[in-house]
Amino acid sequence: MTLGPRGIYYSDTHRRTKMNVALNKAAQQSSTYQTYVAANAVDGNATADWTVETCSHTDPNDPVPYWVVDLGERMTLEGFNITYRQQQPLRMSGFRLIVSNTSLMVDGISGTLCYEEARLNPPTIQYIDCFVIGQYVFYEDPTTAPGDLVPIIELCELEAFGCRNGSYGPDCNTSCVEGCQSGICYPDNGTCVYGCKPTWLGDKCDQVCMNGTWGALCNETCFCDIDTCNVSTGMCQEDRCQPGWQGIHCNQRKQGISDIILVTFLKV
Ligand SMILES: [Ca+2]
Repeated sequence: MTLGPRGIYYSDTHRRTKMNVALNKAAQQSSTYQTYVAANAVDGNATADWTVETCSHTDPNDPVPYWVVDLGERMTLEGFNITYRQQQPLRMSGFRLIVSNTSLMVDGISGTLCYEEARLNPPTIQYIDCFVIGQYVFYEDPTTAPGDLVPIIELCELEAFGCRNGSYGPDCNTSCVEGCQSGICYPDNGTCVYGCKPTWLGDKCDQVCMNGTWGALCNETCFCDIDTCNVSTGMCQEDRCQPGWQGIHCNQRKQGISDIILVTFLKV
């Protein structure tokens, strides 16, 4: 644990320089025990001492408990730090962390399964490495711990590290380059997640086709009279080609007098 500003404890994690996009977002749970509301798990206080009342707790009569936070929009996420109630690892066994684009509970929770806890006695503070894009982070647990009647969820803090789609950097204040496919890049280094848009090149997708080239890989040519051709279509402005060139992309040589003489000569 690390003591942060205003006396709040933050969980230690190698990703803590990243933005916690779950902080103070709208959280809900399927039921609440006493005052242990869902919002306690996104209040920025990762204290795992249950008596401090900064943990959530589902009702001990809730047979199918879950906890969910709405990040407000789809986020590009790289990982999660979970701080569970200390000395209750058995209740953590079997939990599933799922990221979804819908808050609907239809036939269970659909989405990307980031993690399923198979250990019977897991660490109550753990970092889950999971690259995923989504808006809702679910913590559910179908497993009843020894001594309990139903599964119980007691999250003291859930931190989701990442950035809004289209941004990256320690504070998420740098835009992904224009050439990223779908506008999405990795939060830590800005590399495009889905590669480059057509007509954008380079490891960082920050280079456009050189003048006189076009196509998805910029390996087609054009010889326009005005400026260069459209990098996507290869069309020249006003369909005007440089002298000596023709065709819709102005990349076919016109047969000049010397060409005709040469052809005639070769035929003889
Ligand atoms: Ca908390």
